[in-house]
Amino acid sequence: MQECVFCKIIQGEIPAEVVYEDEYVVAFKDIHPAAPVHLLLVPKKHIPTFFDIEKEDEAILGRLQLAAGRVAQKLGLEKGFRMVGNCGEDAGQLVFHIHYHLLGGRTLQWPPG
Ligand code: IU
Repeated sequence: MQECVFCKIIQGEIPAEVVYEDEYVVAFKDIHPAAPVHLLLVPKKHIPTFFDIEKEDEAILGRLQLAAGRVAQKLGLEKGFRMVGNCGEDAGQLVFHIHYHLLGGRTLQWPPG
């Protein structure tokens, strides 16, 4: 999926500040941080939206959740963090390669806008 910016980051064709990587998942810093810690957790497999997830992707999504806790601990977010996944137009999804925003390092408001 050559036009996808996150695929290009995963393949190292576009630079990003990668803080975690394993067989299934990459986590890198968001270029427009909305909190002191703002990462994007991205599966290496190109899946455009949460609507496109298939049964065979279960393991990948499990690894994303596992990575979230590990990365958050590594970054000292013991007081907590938030994971946000935007899906589609109403949620303001801009990049059509599924990802979770991992936000932390300050008190977060609820509900989000
Ligand atoms: P969204 O969930 O699709 O709305 O958010 C996409 C995010 O990807 C957004 O916060 C951007 O700042 C971020 N991002 C990035 O970190 N690096 C990039 O090259 C591009 C977008 I394009």
